[in-house]
Amino acid sequence: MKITALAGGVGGAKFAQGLYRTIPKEDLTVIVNTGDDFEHFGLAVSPDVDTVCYTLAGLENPESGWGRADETWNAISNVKVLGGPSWFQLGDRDLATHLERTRRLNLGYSLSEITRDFCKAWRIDCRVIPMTDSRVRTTVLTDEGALPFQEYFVRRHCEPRVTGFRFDGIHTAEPAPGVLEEISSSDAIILCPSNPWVSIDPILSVPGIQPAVQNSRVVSISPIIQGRALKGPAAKMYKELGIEPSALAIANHFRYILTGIVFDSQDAHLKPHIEKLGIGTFTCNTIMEDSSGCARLARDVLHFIGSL
Ligand code: FO1
Repeated sequence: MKITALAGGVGGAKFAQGLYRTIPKEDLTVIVNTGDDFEHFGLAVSPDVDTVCYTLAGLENPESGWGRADETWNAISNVKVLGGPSWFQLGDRDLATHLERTRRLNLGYSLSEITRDFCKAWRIDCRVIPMTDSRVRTTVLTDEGALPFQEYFVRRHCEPRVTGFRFDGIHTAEPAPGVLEEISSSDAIILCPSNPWVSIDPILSVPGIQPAVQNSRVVSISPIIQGRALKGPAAKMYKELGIEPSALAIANHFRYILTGIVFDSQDAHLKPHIEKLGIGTFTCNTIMEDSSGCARLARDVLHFIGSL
């Protein structure tokens, strides 16, 4: 079964790793959010693309989920000594990725070409494609004004109250080469357990992606369990936008494309409410404590897809 997974940061990367360990690698494509990308110290940083790649390659920092394992922080701590910005933690190993990515972008290579080459170097055998090679930047609209995504997420610890989102550059963005072809030739599209507002919505908002996805079986995995997100601000965002965070909220969020949704057994009471929307349901343990947990969830999701 050929699968295309749409993924954001840590939760998406973990689930993608579960798929990577479960299905033949040539049958897997991961399309990654680039709305979180930004320029820092003049370097092109693509946090979600890197989180997915590091995780698939087994190079990820197991504590944070982002950045590299066995990291050292010499560069950023010396920037701090000099009075430079140190709010965004760039590790020494991770820095090499941004340096080399920036060098290649300056030579005229696209983000998707560079990502393909990095995957080869890291011996990743499935396709990882950034959603677009165009410049798209997520802006979080808050009660303190519009904040670039990483300013909101890292610098302000997601504290400002969210009133909406803007994906700057989205209207003229084009899907990266291969994105539409991979979606159309897949047996199912999986929306990974990533933040719907700032990880999955930007991908679906790239012109052409949503219509392509709509022609396929689409299954999402709820990142909300018992009203809380395991990681990140998804639940806080729903609340601030006046929506009770739950698997039902996720189902409603994507109801225009969903065939089915997988959510945690602890929320099994939501089944009838979601099924009323005409969306198939499956409950299981959706917590990915370790890599065997990621693979277990992937197997459960694939089993559900097979039954749809
Ligand atoms: N997240 C943080 O909370 N603090 C950081 O200092 C930070 C640095 C960082 C460096 C490289 C990278 O690839 C990711 C990094 N992240 C950091 C995570 C990142 O901001 C988020 O995971 C995503 O953008 C949200 O999906």
